[in-house]
Amino acid sequence: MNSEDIHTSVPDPNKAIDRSIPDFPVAKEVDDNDYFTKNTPPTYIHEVVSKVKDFLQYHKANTFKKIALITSGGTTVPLENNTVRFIDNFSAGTRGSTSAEILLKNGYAVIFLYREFSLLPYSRHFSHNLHFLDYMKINSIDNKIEINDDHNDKMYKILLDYQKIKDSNSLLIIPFTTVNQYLFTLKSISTTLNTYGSKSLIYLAAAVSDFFIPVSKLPQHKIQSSVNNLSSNGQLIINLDPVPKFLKRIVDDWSNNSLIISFKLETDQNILINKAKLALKRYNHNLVIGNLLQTRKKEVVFVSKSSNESNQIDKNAQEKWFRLTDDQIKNNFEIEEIFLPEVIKLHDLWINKTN
Ligand code: 9Z3
Repeated sequence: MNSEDIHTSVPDPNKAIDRSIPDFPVAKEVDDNDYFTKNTPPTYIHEVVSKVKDFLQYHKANTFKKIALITSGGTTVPLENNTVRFIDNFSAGTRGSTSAEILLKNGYAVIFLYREFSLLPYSRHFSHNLHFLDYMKINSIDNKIEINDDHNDKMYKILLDYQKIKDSNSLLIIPFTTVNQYLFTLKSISTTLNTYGSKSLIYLAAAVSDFFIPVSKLPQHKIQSSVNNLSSNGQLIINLDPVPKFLKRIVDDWSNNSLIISFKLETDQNILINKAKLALKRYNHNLVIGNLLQTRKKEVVFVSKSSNESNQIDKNAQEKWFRLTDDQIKNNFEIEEIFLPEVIKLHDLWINKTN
């Protein structure tokens, strides 16, 4: 289920930029399609497409499961081709990996496009809390390794769930690290979905950079603090181009046969709803789930167009908040358990309506 042979966190040295190529003029606005001709696809992209095709064909022929594509984790923007420095987007991958577990539990087959080394479904319960060796002990009689008694019950339960998902081939894990890898991979997967997995759910929880450095402008080597990179008063000035509005491409073209949900992350409560509404208007997809960085684990808001036919959340409401109660917080409920059932309901209604 894991694409263990694909790794995204190390830059490809063969793709080092020839610095004799003249610089391009600063792009005013990156044309959405132009992006994919001016930037280089990851070397492993054909492998991803073939894995996704196999996965979708398997489920179409054998299980008839609903398909979900979940994106999770933050994208990086490398500042050098042989990357020493990069800009990162915040996301631990909790939203994506928790949502994946819930959809899997509800009978979905899930393609999990995630930032390599961020949280994964099932292993997330263990991977970032404790040194992994602290889960184990050595049995002094036969020198075999065992799970520590303190962790046995929890690990047993989660291992059972994980094995069920693994045995039914229900989870396909594909990594990304850079925003370029993310965009090429998202395009490939969502177009493949349109051909082999119609009526899928696309659930965009990844935190995607709004700005990047196009390949034509990326220095090959580590930026030196020598004078020619710096302004006259010693500042390093970096020009970033806007990332294309890929959501528009998914909705209009790449995957126009899917239900599309995006997340909107803000830190200022006063602008969250308006920004979410703006995104809906601009991209015309099915639902925006708004969240604030500070409270994202306790509350989210569904923002939908009341005039939109696919708005089945609440006939009269454009906003619907989901909040954990104090009791639920005390009992370690996760907010995804509260709002994912609504997402599933929305997807089912949409499937029935569009049949
Ligand atoms: C989110 O808003 C996610 O819910 C979080 C989850 C990144 C906050 P964690 O992984 O955090 O649980 O730690 N994702 C979308 C963020 C984003 O970049 N959205 C873009 C935007 O807001 C649109 S695609 O403009």
